[in-house]
Amino acid sequence: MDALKEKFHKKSSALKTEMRALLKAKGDTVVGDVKLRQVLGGARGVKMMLYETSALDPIEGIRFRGYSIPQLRELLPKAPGCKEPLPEGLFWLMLVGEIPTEKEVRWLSKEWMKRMKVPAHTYNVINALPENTHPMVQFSVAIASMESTSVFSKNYANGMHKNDYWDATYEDAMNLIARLPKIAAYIYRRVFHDDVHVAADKSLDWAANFAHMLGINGEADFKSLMRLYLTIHADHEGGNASAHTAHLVGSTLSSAYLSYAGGMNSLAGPLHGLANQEVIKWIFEMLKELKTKNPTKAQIAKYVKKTLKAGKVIPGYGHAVLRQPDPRFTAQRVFAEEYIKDAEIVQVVWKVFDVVPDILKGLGKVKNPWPNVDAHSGAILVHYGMKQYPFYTVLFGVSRALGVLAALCWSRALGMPLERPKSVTSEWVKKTVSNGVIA
Ligand code: HAX
Repeated sequence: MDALKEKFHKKSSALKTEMRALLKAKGDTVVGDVKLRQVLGGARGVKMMLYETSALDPIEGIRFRGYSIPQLRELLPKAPGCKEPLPEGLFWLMLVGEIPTEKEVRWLSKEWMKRMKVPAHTYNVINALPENTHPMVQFSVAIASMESTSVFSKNYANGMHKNDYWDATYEDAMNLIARLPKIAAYIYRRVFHDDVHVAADKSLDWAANFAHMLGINGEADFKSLMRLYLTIHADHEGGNASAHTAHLVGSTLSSAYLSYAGGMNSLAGPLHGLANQEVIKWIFEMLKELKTKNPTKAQIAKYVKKTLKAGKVIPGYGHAVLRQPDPRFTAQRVFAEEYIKDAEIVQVVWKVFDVVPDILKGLGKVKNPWPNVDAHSGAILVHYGMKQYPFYTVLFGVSRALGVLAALCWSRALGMPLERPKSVTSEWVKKTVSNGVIA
């Protein structure tokens, strides 16, 4: 058994015992109540799942196992000469709750390289789709197609004991994460670079090899960007749509492949991960209409109001939980200020940031007028030459695997049950509200 797996088993077994005892002794403790506003309002704030890998505070933003993004940038191991953290380190941290050593992270980079081979049939499945199929659909279908290689599903069919679910899930998670950069880069090169592909460089780390296979080699900084990007998009506690979908699907004992594919279908919606493509599309459309690459704040304000008047949202702004600018936005701004502060497109994003919050506040209904993670990412990618925005959500998806698959390992190790919350009919709502009691 490898050292990471052994550490995970030790920690998760201990927590399983602790949680079981807690459930037995304190299972009836009331931890919240549910208002009609929440039933009709997308279950905001309803506490209903255990999720170990990260936690989200509305003001402070995300913490991964207690560490903020600036702390991760400082504490996680880095590639030689690079200031950004290696995402391998974050996966280690999320899985076992400890900042890994340089040596442990190098081991993980190599381990994922060893497991990188994508089954031949997955390429056939991708190739069977029309090239103009949205990259997120190609990605989701490719992931689901690898279910046939699931260790969990095979062992389950052969009568695996439930105490061994965690082990098979760990193997699936490691294989799946290892293969994702190859699949994503294959889709990118297939659709946007005449099906001409770039072979992996096994001497690189996970994110740098991904950058290399995408074929964006012009600037070394793009590798640094990918390391940061794949770190900060990895997890956002368990209630967000992609993580929650993956958790829900996984709770049926579907394999990691099907669970993560489900999460990706959820990420592909414009109110969630697809917002990263929508932001840059919106900016490009604005620049086209205004016939400038350097709009004034007054011009931007007018365009924002026009978007709202057309009954559309301003992509990249607002959040279901956050009530401050997203630290993931800030991390990207810090990166851009350091590496590419004069880039025209980045300047536009910063001007939009100066304009949008006040206009959204003026609407009087938007709970969070501040930028989220998706408001910044596209502009940096455009600067480095990746202008094909329909691909952006796939990048997000590759990163999100780290969080949702680490979390799935935990769910399996803790023996979490099938998820099955309660729905109600409008009839029930009307009756309950008029009686003033919850039946
Ligand atoms: N532009 C215009 N109106 C907005 C808005 C925005 N950016 N954000 C919220 N609102 C509106 C809502 O549409 C809602 O209007 P109605 O009452 O007329 O339906 C009202 O303000 C209240 O919404 P809220 O409570 O503030 O926000 P929600 O929790 O319901 O929704 C969303 C959160 C992220 C979906 C929302 O802010 C939004 O649509 N933002 C734009 C899309 C976006 O950037 N999504 C990415 C979010 C982060 C993420 O998951 N990244 O992957």
